[in-house]
Amino acid sequence: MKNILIIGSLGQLGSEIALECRKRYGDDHVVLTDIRNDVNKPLVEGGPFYLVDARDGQSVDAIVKKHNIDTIYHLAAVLSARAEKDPLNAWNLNMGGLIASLEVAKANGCAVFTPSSIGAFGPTTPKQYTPQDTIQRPTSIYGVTKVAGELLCDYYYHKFDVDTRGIRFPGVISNMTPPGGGTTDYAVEIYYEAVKSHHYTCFLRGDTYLDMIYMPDAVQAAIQIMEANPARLRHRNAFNIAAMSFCPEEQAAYIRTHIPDFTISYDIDPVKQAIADSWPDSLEDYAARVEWDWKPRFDLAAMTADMLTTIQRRGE
Ligand code: AKB
Repeated sequence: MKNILIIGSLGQLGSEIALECRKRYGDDHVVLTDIRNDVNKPLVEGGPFYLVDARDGQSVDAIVKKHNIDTIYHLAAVLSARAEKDPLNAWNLNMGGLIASLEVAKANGCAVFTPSSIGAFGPTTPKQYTPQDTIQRPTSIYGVTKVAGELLCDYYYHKFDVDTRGIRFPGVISNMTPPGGGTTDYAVEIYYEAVKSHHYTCFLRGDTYLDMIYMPDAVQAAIQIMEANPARLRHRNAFNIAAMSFCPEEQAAYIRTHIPDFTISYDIDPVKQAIADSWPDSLEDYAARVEWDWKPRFDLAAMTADMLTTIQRRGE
């Protein structure tokens, strides 16, 4: 039986990985931490939960020992757009939290999952079907922390034999916990506004292509890679995964197949647009497919139908 620790467990990705892990491995075998405990009561009260700063290695170490943890999901991070507002804080949190987790993992023999991002690429990276192994010179501080994080995780694997694994996530679209501070957040907001007011004002240009993934596929990927046979892994930190690539105009067109009078207008945020323009349009994910059988279930049509139905059912 696995004993899992999820750091940053109440965020967009953390809350859904936590829910799925508790279903699969049992409530008592999935320990959660976050720097807040005032959201998602069912998660906070549904099993072991600790209020901890991800950089506090001593506290994380004590939790790992107490619960006999073998796998750490390190999910605490400042996202791309918010990071540009306070780059030093983004560096301190993203890198300080990660190295604390890696040190605890080294001392206690844990495996570590770390999310990287399409943000780990930059303007000199090939833009279409971006290969697994290619140029990584990001121009956002978030991207700098993601590349540094990938390298640090590889270093801990080679130097200390820590079983580190990671995924370069596209923009993640979900309906349980809202994202915050990301460049791809528009692709979530658009569904809520479509249901509420049949209109959305988008902060990116209508022709901005980015890779996206629906949450059920993102959760499946994060769990599947940690369960993969290590003998098959030629790469580790971090794997490209791809599910769909679209621009706001296309997403709006798919929404119109359900809400015919939906309209979209644009009020461009220059900081977010510059970040989006520096990222790939679409990733190539052959390594993930071959090394741990990655296969997404949702495309834009299926995701749009599911998001709109879920939001409408909840009356949001
Ligand atoms: C962001 O927009 O910052 C994130 C990401 C793609 O890593 N969603």
